[in-house]
Amino acid sequence: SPVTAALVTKTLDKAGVLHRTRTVDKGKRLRKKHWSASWTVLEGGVLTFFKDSKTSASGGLRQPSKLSTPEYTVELKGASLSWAPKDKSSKKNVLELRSRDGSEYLIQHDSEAIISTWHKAIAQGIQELSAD
Ligand code: I3S
Repeated sequence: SPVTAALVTKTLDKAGVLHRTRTVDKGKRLRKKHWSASWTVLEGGVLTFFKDSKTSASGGLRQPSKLSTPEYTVELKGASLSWAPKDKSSKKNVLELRSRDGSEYLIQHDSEAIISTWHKAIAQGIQELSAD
């Protein structure tokens, strides 16, 4: 997959553990939020949320084949990103990512510094992909 290829070819843009939840699935608003901590990889214009956070630094980078299955993959082309309005979550530092196919995700980290680097990286990815 592009993700595992990235891990071995060192073209990885960013990876780490974030809290995330999907709120809209292709236009259909989901009734409940299910936040979970997730190993998250940004590479090649695609943001991938893995099912759990456990496969991360513990060897995931060196053994891509041992990575768990992606749960959500979000193509950044045509996506939009903003800080989530307060009514979307009581948590702090929440980003809202809307994909071109009409899905929405909330992405959160307690550290403002960490979420800010993700904000920058995702926004830059979106911008680069919409340049042409
Ligand atoms: O928008 P909501 O309903 O306040 O979102 C909260 C719920 O998803 C809640 O789950 P339960 O309804 O099973 O308690 C989550 O535990 C909360 O984290 C959600 O609110 P925040 O404000 O944390 O996104």
